[in-house]
Amino acid sequence: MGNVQHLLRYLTVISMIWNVEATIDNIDIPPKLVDCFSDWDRKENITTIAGRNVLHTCISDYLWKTGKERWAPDVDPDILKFISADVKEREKQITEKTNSKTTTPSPYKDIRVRKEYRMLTNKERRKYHRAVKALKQDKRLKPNTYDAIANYHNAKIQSTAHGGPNFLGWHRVYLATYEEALRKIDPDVSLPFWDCRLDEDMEDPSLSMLFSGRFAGNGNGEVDNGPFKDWTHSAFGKLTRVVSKGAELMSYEDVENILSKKFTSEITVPTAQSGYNLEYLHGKIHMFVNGHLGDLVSAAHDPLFYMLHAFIDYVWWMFRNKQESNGIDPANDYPETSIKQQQPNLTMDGFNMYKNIDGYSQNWTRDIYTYEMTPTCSKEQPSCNSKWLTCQLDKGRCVSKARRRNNRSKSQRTADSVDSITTEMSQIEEFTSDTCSKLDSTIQNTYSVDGHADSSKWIYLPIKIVNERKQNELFRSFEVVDGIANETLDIYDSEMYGKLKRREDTGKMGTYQRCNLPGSGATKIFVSAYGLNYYGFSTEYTIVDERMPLFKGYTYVPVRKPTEKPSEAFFAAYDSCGRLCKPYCRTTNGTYTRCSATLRIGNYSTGEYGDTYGDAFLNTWNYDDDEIPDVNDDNVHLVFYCNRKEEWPWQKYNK
Ligand SMILES: [Cu+2]
Repeated sequence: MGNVQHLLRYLTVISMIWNVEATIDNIDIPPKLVDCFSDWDRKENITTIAGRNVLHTCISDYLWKTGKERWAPDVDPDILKFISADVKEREKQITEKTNSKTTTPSPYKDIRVRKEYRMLTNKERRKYHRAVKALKQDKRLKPNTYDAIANYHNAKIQSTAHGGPNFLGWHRVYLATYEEALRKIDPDVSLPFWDCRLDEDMEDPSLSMLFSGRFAGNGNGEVDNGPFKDWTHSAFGKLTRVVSKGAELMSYEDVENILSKKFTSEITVPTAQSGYNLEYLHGKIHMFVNGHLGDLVSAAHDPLFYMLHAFIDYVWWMFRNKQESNGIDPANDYPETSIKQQQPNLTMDGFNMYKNIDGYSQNWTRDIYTYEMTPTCSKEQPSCNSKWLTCQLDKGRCVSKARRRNNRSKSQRTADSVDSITTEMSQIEEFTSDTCSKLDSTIQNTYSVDGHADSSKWIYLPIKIVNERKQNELFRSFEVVDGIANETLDIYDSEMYGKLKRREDTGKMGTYQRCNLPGSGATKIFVSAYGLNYYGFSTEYTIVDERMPLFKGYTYVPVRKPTEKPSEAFFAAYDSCGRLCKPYCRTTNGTYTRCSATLRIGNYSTGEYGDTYGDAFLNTWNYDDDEIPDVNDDNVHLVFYCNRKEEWPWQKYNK
């Protein structure tokens, strides 16, 4: 008996040691993801392209194309019947129109006209909002028609909808289906598009009128005003956005770049260069809004999705119009592609009545819908014909007005959430940028994991951030010599101190499109975790002082709770400018070495993660009796070093 007990005790000890070692393992980045990173690595220089954008592009494409391995929303089996009924109806209309003997130049008098969201009249906007809301109540499809269509943007079924030339055609067909569903509710409605250039031109796009109760609703956290207020989805939870001030939108320059090209192959994956790549550029808009829109699987849960994609379709329409005037037939310009699954004559995923090339047909914008151009303005014509836009005279462009301050009284907010048309112009104040800080909002994670949004299904991983001061940044705290301030250096700059300077990395950091310095030195470093063997993603941040030559901080990032199987996730960190940080993992002897930040997290924690945020925090901070609390890095597996070395974080990794 004694021997058995001894053996059991021995086995327990062994299994504890085993578990200790197996809590967190470094694993390889999936090879397909590495391929994407290496591709960008070859094509682009880290100092000229925001690393965060590359990260988002590669991870989105990878997660979509491997979507079959993960959870995705259920699709109502009746949706195909619903869609093909639409198609038949549409074809009937086209035939009727074509046969009608009319003398007007265009036989298609009732063609739908898609306008910029802010160019809709108050009445049009109300009708559009009403139709979208009615779709969410409509029970012709399960669980409601809006969600059924949104769920159809589904990585399990439509793996070819992204990552190649089919992206443009597929989304054109998908948008037309959605628009058709809206028109079944209100035949006057056309899908508006969101021309984000109008917001990109603002000093701070996150303050755009678009994110107000009158338009799409707030952008900071759960959407609790505007037409889509309190929208929920059974798997994704309450509609959430995390509009970030540092993020970029598509700009006028981006669109000009695209329109400067001749052939579709020059603007589509995988042949286009990044600055001309419409699919890559559209990813910036997804990332800007973030929350549900930041992830392709949940993106269509946010009605902004359809307006965002209508803008991409609008840019494609302009491109095709230019092609026609250059004697190129857009319908036949489906690029020759190395992507096997996206060949032109294959059946279109999810729309088996079409081939991929049918998405390129001219019928769509000739017979079904067309676009009204976004307004421009000039000294002679300084009006943008919209209450919500003003003219930037120097550029001759219209730009969105800023919404009223966020810190309005509750009664004002309630009034705003009603889509009222009585609000006068005088109530729209321009925001001044100095009144708001870059740090003014927190993060709301969706906690959506494998079909259910619930924070108890997540654990928290402590992550340390070490930030190195960037070169040539001034914080206006100068040394003073004989009463005169030296305004070329501030006292924190290591340029002042030879010994300190020699310790610093050299290297030119990217300063990307929107990389404004905060005055105080306070800035956010973000960490995102992307589920590889589960569906779910999360982002957290810590605040660092950029004035310091070095600064450290901690954050606690949600990862799916590894109950039945270990959780595998890929982690990445980036600063508010989109510059990526390099990952280091803890080794058994307590030092840190470069790693891929791809982790397998087992179901037994010895302190390397916490079941709750509170546990994770206690695992890293000592609250010992009379001592001053301090951090103990023993339980911190992953560290991100945000330094100036000019290399992609995924260079030089093994595991
Ligand atoms: Cu999509």
